[in-house]
This record gives sequence, C-alpha cells and structure tokens, in this order.
Amino acid sequence: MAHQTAVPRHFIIATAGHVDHGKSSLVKALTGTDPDRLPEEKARGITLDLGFAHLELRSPHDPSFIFNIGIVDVPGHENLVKNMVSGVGSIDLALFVVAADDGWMPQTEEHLQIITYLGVTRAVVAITKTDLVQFAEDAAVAQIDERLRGTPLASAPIVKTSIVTGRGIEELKDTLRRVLQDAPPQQDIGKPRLPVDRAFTLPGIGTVVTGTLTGGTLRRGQEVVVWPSGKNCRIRTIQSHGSQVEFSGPATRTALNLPDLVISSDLKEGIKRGSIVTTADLGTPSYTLDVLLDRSARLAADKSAPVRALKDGTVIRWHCGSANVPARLLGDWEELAAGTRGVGQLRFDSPVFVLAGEKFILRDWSEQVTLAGGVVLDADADRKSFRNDKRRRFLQQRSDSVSNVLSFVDSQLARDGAVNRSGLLVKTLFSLEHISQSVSQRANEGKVIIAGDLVVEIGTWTMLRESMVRAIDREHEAHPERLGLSLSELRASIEPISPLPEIVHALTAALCAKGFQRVGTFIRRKTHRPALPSDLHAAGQRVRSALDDNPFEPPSRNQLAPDPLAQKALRFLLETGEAIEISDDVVLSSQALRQIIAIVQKTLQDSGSATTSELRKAIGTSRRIAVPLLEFLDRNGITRREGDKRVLP
Ligand SMILES: Nc1nc2c(ncn2[C@@H]2O[C@H](COP(=O)(O)OP(=O)(O)OP(=O)(O)O)[C@@H](O)[C@H]2O)c(=O)[nH]1
Ligand SMILES: [Mg+2]
Repeated sequence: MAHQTAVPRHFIIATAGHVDHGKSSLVKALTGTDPDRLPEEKARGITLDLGFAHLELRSPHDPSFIFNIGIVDVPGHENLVKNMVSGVGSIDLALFVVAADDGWMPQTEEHLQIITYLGVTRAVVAITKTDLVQFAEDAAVAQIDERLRGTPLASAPIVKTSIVTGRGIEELKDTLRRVLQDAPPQQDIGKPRLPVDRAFTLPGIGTVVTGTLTGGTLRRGQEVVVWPSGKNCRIRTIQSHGSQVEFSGPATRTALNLPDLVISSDLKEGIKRGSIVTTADLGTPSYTLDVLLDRSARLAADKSAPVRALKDGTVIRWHCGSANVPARLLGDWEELAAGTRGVGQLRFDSPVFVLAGEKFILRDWSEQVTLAGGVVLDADADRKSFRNDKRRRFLQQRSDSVSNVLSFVDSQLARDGAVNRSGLLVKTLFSLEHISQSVSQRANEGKVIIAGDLVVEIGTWTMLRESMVRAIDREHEAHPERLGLSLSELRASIEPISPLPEIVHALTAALCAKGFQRVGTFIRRKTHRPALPSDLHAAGQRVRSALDDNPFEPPSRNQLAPDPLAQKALRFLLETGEAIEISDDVVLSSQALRQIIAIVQKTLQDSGSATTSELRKAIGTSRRIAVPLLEFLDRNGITRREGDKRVLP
C-alpha cells in the first residue's frame, strides 16, 4: 500500500445562537475545552467575550485527511452582539445552536442575519438540551426548517444533542466532517491579514496578539505592519493551536508575538482588538469606502419591532473583521428599506484598513440592532466624486458582480482610463496572478493596451492617440516651416485628459512605430517636409544668398536677418539644418561648415597642431568668425584646445 501522509486542511467554525442556548457547553463537549475563560464568565455562567477551542477531525472517506478546526465561541446575549460580530468574520461554517426548550429567539434571528450578511453559506444546526423536552423535538426541527427556508442555510443538517446524556455529540462530529469534506479550503491570495481579536502581554515575552488569519501566510521573522497605527515590526514567534509553528496560513487561529508593539486603548497608537496585522505592500488605510449595502427582508418580518431607519447621513457603527468603528453613511437613497440593496459611502474619522470585496455589518450607534450588511466596492473611495456619473457607473458595474475579477478590472479601467499595472486592484480580494491574467485576457481581446507598467483602456488609448495626431497635424499646417511638434507641446496636448507621464512615452512610441518620426525633440509625420511658406519665400532666398555669397565669411546674424520676416526664415533654415548656429552672432551654411571641418582636420593631420591664427589663414576667414568657430568645433569634439593651440581629439 502506498504510504499516505496526512494533509491537514484548516477551517474556522463559529458558534451562533441565542443566549444560554448551550453554545459554550457544546464546544466543551466537542473539544474538551471550556471556551468560557474569564472568571466573570464562569461566575455568571454566561459568555461575555469570544472564546476559542481546537478540534481535530479526520475525513470519513480518507482517514489520513485531517480537518484542523479552530472554533470561535461567541456570546449570545443581546448586549454582546458587537463581540459576536468580531468573531465571525472569515469563518467557513456556522455551528448554529437552538435550545429545544426555547426555540427560535431574537438573537437566533439576529445571528442568522449577521452570518448571512457575511456570506457564510455552510452551517450545521445543533438542537441542544433535548434532554429537557420530551415531545417538543419535532416541533423544534419544524420551526428551524421554517425559519431557515429561503436562506443560504436552508439545507443545513440538523442534529439533536444533549450534553447531559451525550446524545448527538458523535453524530455532530460526523456531520461536521461531512459538510467540511465538500468545503473548499480558504484561498491563499498572497494577502495575509490578521484581524486582532485579543492582545495581551506575557512576562518575558511581551505583546502577543491572536486572530483568525485570512488571505495568506505569515512566517516567523517576517516584517509586518499593524493598521491603523502604521507601526512596523517583526514577528518573533508564531503559535497555532498551542504549538510553535514556522508559518501559519488562511483559516488558522494564530497567535503572533510582536515584542516591539505596545498595547494601547487608542488604535492609532498601538495594538488592540480591531487592529489588523498585514504586510506593507497592500497599501494603507482609508477614510472613505464606497460600499454596497444589503438590508435583509427579514427585518420587516418582526412585527413587534419597527424596522430602524437607515437614512442618508446616519452615523452608525461599522463592524469588519474585529474592527468596530463609527462612520457616517451617505446613500444614494432617501432611506434604505428592508429587503433592498443600495450603493453608499462610509466616511470615517479615523482610517480603516480593508480590501474591496470584504464584507461587513452595520449596527446602530448605540449597539442595539443590526441594521444591514454590506460589501466594500472601492477601498479608496473619493468624497468629492461621490455623486458623479462615472462613479455611479463604476459602482454599478462592481455591485453586479462583486467577486468577479474581470468586472473589477473593467470597471477600474472604464473609470480611470489608464492605470499603473503594478498598483492595479492591490486593495481587493483578488490575487496578483488573477488580476494579471485578467489584464492579459483583455489585452488579447484588444480591449486594453499594455505599455510597460501601464494598462490603458482601448477607448482612452485611441482618444489620446487621436488628439496627439491632431496636435501634430495642426502644427504642420500652422507652421509648415517647422520640423514638427515639440515633445513638450505634445505632452501638453493630452495633459488635461490623462496626466500620467508614462502614457506620453507609450503613445509617442506607438506613433513612431506607425507613420510618425521623432527628430531631436520634435515629432512629425514621416511624410512632412518642412517648407518655407510663400510669405517667407523671398526672405528665405535673401538669407540663403547672403550665406552663400561669401560662405566662410558671412555677415553677422543681425545683418543676415534684420527684420522679423528674415528672422523667421533664418529660424526655418536653422531648424531644418540648412544653416548652423555657431555662436549668438555667427551663422554658417551647413555646406560651408562641412568644408571648413575638412580643412581644419587636414591642417591638423599635417602639422599635428595649429594656433587660431594658423587655422584662420588655412580656412581663409576673419578673426570674427574663426574664434567662435573653433570654440564650436571644440564643443562638438572635432578639435581640442591645448594651451593656445588646437589638436585633433
Ligand atoms: N439540560 C441541559 N442543559 C444544558 C445543555 N447544554 C447546555 N446546558 C445548560 O445551559 C446553560 C447555558 O449553557 P451555555 O453553554 O453557557 O450557553 P451559551 O449558549 O454558551 O450561553 P451564552 O454564551 O451566554 O450565550 C448552562 O447551565 C448549561 O449547563 C443540555 O444539553 N442539557
Ligand atoms: Mg457561551
């Protein structure tokens, strides 16, 4: 038989259910660990804060297959829902607890809504305390079926249990195994985040934080950043389920020793519940999020309590991961009704670190009720463009497919036109590999152009290229005597549309590959031949003949071009290279310069070196020309000055 090694798969389970329904007792029966760890919890027999336990199960089909499960036990009390919410982010399965003698209660309902908002689709329902009822069991099952109908948890298996008789505990384990067998492991998208749910100090060890790691792997010795404080530190050690480990991956309860950090009641100063440990390459926190909100239709089902208003401008509490932060909500609606969805914006006084695609819960300011769930559409939203059409289209496109990477790429490019590839969708729940594949797909379809680090939407690319071509043609038409459009004017021609400097390079290169040409600092159509416009013809001829009459001894620049018309004509000859500017005052025809260079080179070859006066005689010109001319030749590397002589370089 082939040797099989056990492959642990990591999952996170959280309990859910009304106060006193037996959640913690069930966790203890499953794992042997009492999740109620605080003395006050033990004294009062109630869970106040999150508790944790570890359960290892083997697959029914393949005993070498190990489920390594972190269990988060949540409090059920109505005043402690805020603590419950901080324990159920990124869980794989909800262990939904309903006491047989009590049935469906308010926090059973509220917890169901919360885990549904957070996108949890797997659950196992445990009916507890069956030893206390004799005939009510089937009624409990029927009630649960009825309450779960139409929800993502409608097909959740129901197991009848009692911790007094031990009934159903093994069946519950079997059921968990069966459901988890089909659950996909949480993805490693290369973006590790650890929302801190506990932070404490151990003597001799220093600060330790715990949380449910998601999205990637953290290693011992790795440099991490803690938001929103922005403090950097190195992970000294990592523990998972009580053992030291080298690294920890997604869906793992993880404890990090971060000795350099201080625990602080102020998130901006240090670390505590609500902080997030991540890597520095994932960007920085934001003060503004664009979001899609979802209000459960079930809110309206409870006739005893009116549905809380969710108006544009409401101040609410935002719960995401372990964070619980006040925010102002702006909406594209008067009041978001139960059973509807709507796009809104959340504005924070202190920044939050979150990725687009992450789900969250909104609760009222006084922490009494759960108002809505939501998903982040843009983690770096802009307050100024809140009501503009481009943003609306962008958010609509994302709302329609919040987990589709292509839709995110498309919406980003439709809004921004051109983006830097390396920064594209960093603050989203997509891996760099998926983002890059999507960009390549769109490039193959001809929908985007990739130019270096730039990705440009094809419509934007075409529009920018056309406006560049128009600018060049306008220049050719207005100034046929010039070489073309200067590159700085070319840049200015598209700056109002796209300020990214790289795009000018990319577009210039594309133009030069097809029909255009760079000449020095100018760009022109290849077919463009600079020509003197008719009104400059006569002036041009006068300048040319003045240069040619006595080519080695032409008149000074002022005499050559005494009026604006002649100056324009001279500028044309200089730009096209027909004439060369030797100094401010001296201009030669390029033909004369070529002849002079030949004479100078021959003289220096023959005699090794020559003084200014010797060279002047050899050329046959005056001192007025010779001095600046030889300086010009020095500057251009044709001659070299040695004392009062010139030599070949
Ligand atoms: N008879 C009986 N009592 C149970 C059973 N399960 C739990 N209990 C009792 O119910 C009470 C509440 O149990 P817990 O496990 O603390 O309930 P909980 O859901 O964790 O409560 P909170 O965390 O405060 O919401 C305790 O006194 C338990 O002993 C059961 O199967 N049968
Ligand atoms: Mg409890």
